[in-house]
Amino acid sequence: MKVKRFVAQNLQFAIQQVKAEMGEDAIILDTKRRKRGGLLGFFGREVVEVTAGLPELPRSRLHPVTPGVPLPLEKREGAMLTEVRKELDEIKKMVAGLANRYPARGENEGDLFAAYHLLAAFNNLLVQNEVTVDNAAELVKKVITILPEEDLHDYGQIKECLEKIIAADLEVISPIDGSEQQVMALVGPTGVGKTTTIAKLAAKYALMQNREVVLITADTFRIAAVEQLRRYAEIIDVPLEVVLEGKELESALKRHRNKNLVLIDTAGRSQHNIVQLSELRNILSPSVQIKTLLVLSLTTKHRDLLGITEKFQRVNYDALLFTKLDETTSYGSIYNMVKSTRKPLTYVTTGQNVPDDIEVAVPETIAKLILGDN
Ligand SMILES: Nc1nc2c(ncn2[C@@H]2O[C@H](COP(=O)(O)OP(=O)(O)OP(=O)(O)O)[C@@H](O)[C@H]2O)c(=O)[nH]1
Ligand SMILES: [Mg+2]
Repeated sequence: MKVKRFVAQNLQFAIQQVKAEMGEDAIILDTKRRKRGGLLGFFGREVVEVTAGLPELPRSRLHPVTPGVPLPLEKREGAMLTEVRKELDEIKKMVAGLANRYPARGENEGDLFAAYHLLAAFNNLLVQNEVTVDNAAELVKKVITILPEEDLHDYGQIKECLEKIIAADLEVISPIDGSEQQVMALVGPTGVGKTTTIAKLAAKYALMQNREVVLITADTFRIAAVEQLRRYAEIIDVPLEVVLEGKELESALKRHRNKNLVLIDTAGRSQHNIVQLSELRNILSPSVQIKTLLVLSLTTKHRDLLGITEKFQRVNYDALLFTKLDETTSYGSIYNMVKSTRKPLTYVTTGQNVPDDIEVAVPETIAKLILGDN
């Protein structure tokens, strides 16, 4: 973040300088009133000192956030900026309304002006980090209703409040707990990391926690897929079953009913191929005890994530698992998808290393990442 200090006779002038020099995306980090000039601290003129920062995120990361007919790139960015402006106008009105809320305090216009700019900058930061325009505005509006207005020009207070709101919206479940037996299937598009994630979980629970683990693969679509998991099964020293259909899966589950953890790998499926998705449902649906996790790569575009989460509903997934957090610096899609699917989060994966690069998602950490603490 590029940081600069501005001094002016009042807050309004200081913010005008910030805007002129650093642009609309600047964030006010600190505001201070102090005396300048004078003698031994007396007779000085009061000035306002504003420290502003500019997040180093390229504008080109902005992308359209509502599904529908694709528009050419320039038009899309234009359409999105119009949406952002509309939301910012509403935020401006809410902030202006604060003066009416507490007329007795004789609200300082400059303070409200600063509050609006700070809130607008947070709104832009969220959008740059790929939170949808609607979600970003909703979050910022919540801040206005929660924080006392004297905190609305305090960068730290707004950030902390946003972190709390985002974290509270991110429900996390840990699908593997202490219960006797757990059966978990990973489904999702091709190449998102299903097999690697299964290997990470198997290694973690079999080698580090001495649980009895069995791997089952229903991915007979690619010859190499079975071999990939077989190699992991050999290294971790756990049994591997290969099943072609629902009935075979049921009998494999019966055979291994004494195992603590059953992990089922499936073939990557395109959200556009309804036949393949129905096949996947047919394999998994006879076994009611399966917890199905939809695996999503954080490098996938927002529009595609919307399509995937919608079309995979055919498979009745219970929760979300995000992979490849290490391959991006924008984490807003996690928030968007939890909000739009109303499904909880489970694990996130952060690299190719088996078994290290996996952890149960922590809402507070994800909230910090979404606010650019990366
Ligand atoms: N950078 C990064 N790479 C990952 C992560 N998880 C998996 N990968 C890599 O993604 C590639 C695909 O992983 P797979 O586990 O084969 O993906 P899959 O979903 O099983 O693929 P299909 O079975 O073909 O659908 C491999 O190169 C993995 O090492 C992650 O968290 N970060
Ligand atoms: Mg695979």
